[in-house]
Amino acid sequence: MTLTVRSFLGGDEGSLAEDVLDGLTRPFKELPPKHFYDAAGAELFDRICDLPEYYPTRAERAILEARSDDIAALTGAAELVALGSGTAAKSRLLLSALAAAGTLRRYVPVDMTEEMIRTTGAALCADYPGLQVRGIVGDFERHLDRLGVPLEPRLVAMLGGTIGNFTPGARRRFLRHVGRLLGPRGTVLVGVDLVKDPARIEAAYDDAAGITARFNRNILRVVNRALRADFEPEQFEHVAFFDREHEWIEMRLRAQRRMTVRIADLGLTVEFAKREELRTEISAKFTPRRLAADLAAARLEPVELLTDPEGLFGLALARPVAAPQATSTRHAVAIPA
Ligand code: AVJ
Repeated sequence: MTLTVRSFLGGDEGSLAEDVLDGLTRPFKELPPKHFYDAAGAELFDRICDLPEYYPTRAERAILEARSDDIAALTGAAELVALGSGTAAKSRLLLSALAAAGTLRRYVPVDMTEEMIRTTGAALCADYPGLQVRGIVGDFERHLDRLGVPLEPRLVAMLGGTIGNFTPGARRRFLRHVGRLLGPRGTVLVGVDLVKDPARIEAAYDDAAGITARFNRNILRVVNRALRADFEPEQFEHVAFFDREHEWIEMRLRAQRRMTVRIADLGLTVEFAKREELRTEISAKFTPRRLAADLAAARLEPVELLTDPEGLFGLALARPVAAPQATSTRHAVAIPA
């Protein structure tokens, strides 16, 4: 058997309790989007990916279908690390290309759901003879260091536009951290949704069938169940808008009336004014310029920005900037975003 799985989630639900305590005691209430994804949330997200309005998944798949062989050739990767691997549908395109190129040895999926890592890991072992699968059950914001530094060329992929969930400073910190885990011959592959007509972006986060609204409210069900809270999800309205200044989508839940919510496990009571909003997600959209500035700030050097024919989505390949001279005091110059 070439499947090993290590878990770093000590039953603390990926820090949900602290995130809820922090988020709901702030002057502007907020919950981090990583808590959308319990079983119901993951299923709703899969349905979002199939919606006619939600273009990112199809656009990214089109790029991978067209360019995985080029990515394999450019990276020569022996190891593919997938951050937020899910069902590995997109990882498979990369794995097939790396296998065909003859360099593939290891797949390292990192995800919060152990069950998913085990089932997809076993399926991949069967489909790619000789492949080593080393699953990591954890939160890539906290457990990235468990990857260690590689001996062989590593490709770290963060697909789907997940990087967009970080605020700008956290995004640069995260990219810098990933950069340190690449090793000298490593490459990072980041999926980014690109800036476009705001109406098109907003439609993708406020679909006609109301699936995104259900996905958004599901975070309240997660909190209810995990922390014995009494949110009434149906009393919150789904709000999604493109913030043109920051160039990100913001999703919020707006209280339809005054409410008092009890979160028993935290001994916390939270008041909502009528029409008060709770922020549940930001999803940043990128221009090539902003992306270049973020990569430079993280000491990563762009290799290529692959896009779909419509220019909706991008896959950025980047490498660590070569180490500076020991005596040099120069730093990478960030292009202003
Ligand atoms: C998984 C973060 C890439 O921001 O598009 C989809 C999540 N939220 N619809 C995104 C999401 C609402 C998605 N990411």
